Amino acid sequence: MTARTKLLLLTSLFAGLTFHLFPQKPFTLQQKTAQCAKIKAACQYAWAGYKQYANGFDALAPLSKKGHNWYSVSFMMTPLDAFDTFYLMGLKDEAAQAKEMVINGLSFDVDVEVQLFEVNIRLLGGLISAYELSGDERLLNLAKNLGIRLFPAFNSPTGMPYRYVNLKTGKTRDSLSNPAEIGTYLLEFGKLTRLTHDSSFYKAAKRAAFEVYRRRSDIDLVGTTINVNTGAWKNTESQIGARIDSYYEYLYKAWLLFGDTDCKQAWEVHNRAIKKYLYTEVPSGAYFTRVDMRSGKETHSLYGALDAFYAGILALSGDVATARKIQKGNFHMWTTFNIEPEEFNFRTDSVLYPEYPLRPENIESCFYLYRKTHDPEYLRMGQRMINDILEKCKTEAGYAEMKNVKILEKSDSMESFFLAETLKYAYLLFAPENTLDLSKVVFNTEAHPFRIKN
Ligand code: DMJ
Repeated sequence: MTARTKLLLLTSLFAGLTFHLFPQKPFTLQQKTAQCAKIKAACQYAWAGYKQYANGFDALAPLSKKGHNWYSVSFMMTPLDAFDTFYLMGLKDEAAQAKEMVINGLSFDVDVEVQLFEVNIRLLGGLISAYELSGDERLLNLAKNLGIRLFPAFNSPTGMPYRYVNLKTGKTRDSLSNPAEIGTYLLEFGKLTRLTHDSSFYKAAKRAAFEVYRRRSDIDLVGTTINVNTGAWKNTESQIGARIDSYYEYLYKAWLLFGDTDCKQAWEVHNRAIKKYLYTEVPSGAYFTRVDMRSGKETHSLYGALDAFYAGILALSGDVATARKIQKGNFHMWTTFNIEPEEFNFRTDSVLYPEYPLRPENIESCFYLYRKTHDPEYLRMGQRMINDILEKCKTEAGYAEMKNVKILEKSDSMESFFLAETLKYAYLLFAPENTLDLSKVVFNTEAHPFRIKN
């Protein structure tokens, strides 16, 4: 055992002992209320910055104080992603402003090629939840219109979608895709099927996800890159983070939202394999490593901000014991480097990609774990993380991503998921539970709540 491993082991034993000798005190109602007020104020601050400097654009560039569009026109990414967060926080003025911008400024009748995955989770997901919360039929019409325009993407030899589709012409591009960009349509397209009574939406989304599933290896794992024309794997590294994450998430959530038992079974098969081959305990906590999908042998001991979501989905599915261990690793990842890096080596604690783009997953997992356990440990973790973000990422115009968490160097971007997800999960962690009843809704991967019963 190296001196470094011994030290990590001792630190971890000490932390465990301290926890048992001095159990975490519950948060008082006043503490929770104060934390909610702080997060709500941050949300208003970010929105005010967007309105002042980037009104009508997709996103705010918080350092140069400008607006930024993803494509040649704006798709109102920030207002649409933020609407339901404002709604849940009771920010009525902000919600009304965001909704008006979407209704007056959003049109999909444009000759623009979009990335199917991002537009699906942010725009289609945002429109569906905004419609369910507000009852405004204009939002539903926009959702249906977008669904129809995205549909040609699934017209490949395998049924797995191309990555890009032109909203006007239906022209598709890019056959080299990945499980997340192939399998993350079950919830949005399933909702469209319910809302339009057109079964083709859910059928296409389910076929795509199951074309990935049936190409799993003999040990039930999938790789990172696949060709949607041929169905051949191009990168056989199996992991739970970037480019695979929400494929797993949607298999489980399609069961929760629609009662789809095929999806539940597929999730169980994958989850068993993930726990068998990827789950790794080291002194600082538990992580999911990266392995080859065929041999199950470790390729890289990498873990990162995106991987952190899995603790939440495990907690949601009832495996609280494993979720707790993973969350310990997640929190170690956060506290060791000021703020969590995009990727690090969990065996050596060295940072591989030092950026932090204001991601939600670590706090999201605290939210699910707290709802399942009511252990104040998760409030403490969530509080530390959101306070770090609000303090260290703040700019004159809003909140900025980190280019390098080690030296707290900022970059000129505020992704719409900061408002859609990070602030929403942080708020819901401390808010009264009836603010959002988890037995009645399922969040899409962009944290847009979808009603279980129509
Ligand atoms: C979001 O767009 C979604 O949560 C997606 O599933 C992963 N990446 C970002 C947040 O990190």
